[in-house]
Amino acid sequence: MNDTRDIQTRQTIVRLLSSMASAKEISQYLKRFSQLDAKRFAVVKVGGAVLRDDLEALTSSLAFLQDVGLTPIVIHGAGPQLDDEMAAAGITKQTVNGLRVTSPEALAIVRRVFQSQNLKLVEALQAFDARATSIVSGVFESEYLDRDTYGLVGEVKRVNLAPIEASLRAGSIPVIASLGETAGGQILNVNADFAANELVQKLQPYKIVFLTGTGGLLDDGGKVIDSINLSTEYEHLMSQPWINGGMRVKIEQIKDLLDKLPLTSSVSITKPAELAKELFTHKGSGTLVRR
Ligand code: X2W
Repeated sequence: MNDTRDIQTRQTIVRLLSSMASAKEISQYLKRFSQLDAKRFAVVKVGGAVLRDDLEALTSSLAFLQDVGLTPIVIHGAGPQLDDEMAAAGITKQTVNGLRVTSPEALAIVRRVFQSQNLKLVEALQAFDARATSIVSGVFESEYLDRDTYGLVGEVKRVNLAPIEASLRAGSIPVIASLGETAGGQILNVNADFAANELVQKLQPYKIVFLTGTGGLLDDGGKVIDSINLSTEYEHLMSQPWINGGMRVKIEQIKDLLDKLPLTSSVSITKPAELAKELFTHKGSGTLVRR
């Protein structure tokens, strides 16, 4: 670690300690996380909007984890960037059930944009002196979801952990794009939340964090909801008129995911600047989803 980085890191730690929690609280979490197998610490899903709007907070939060000896597994999307590039190429956006109908022309853009967004995050981390490994293929073995309806869109059939494990062994943050490939080698467009869910089911990590622009689930007044307990609040929550389409899908997916995880795992939705707060304080940040 170079001197500038050293000072930055110390400043970050001092800031965190004074603003969030007692040192005792932080070291308690640190100890717990350090005892876990590297694969079981955390999966962090980063939406494309976060890569676009909040890259600096994202990279400093992820680099901070590495400074304290933890390696999160990062999986990212690129939705808004794909929208922009498709529009620039004159391709009209068409979605079915929230999934992008992907023609061969669109897939060429999907591959290019995923590569460039992945590299952007890896390079930003490396500029922060963090170790990060770009993984854009070889993880999500997929099949066509429904070729007639969606075109070149995949559903994940098997998650191959080898590239992730190699990265973790080197203490390097795996940065994974949600591209799938068939047994025959055809690359497919996979929704990043779906890919993250498959990855989480395979790894069974202790923490699952979705980083979004909103920093959590929002109530009718636009305020972040601290926590929701799906076993008692699910029906009530889903009947609320202010729960919008995107949020509805997210809650359904998280419910489905929690059902497949050990009771010790937790899912939260927060924003990049509050990742450390979420991981190292009792209070946490954003929305904690329990069951
Ligand atoms: C998504 C992949 C990107 C994504 C898409 O084409 O937009 C499908 O819909 P976010 O930023 O995490 O939403 N794939 C099949 O999911 O990115």
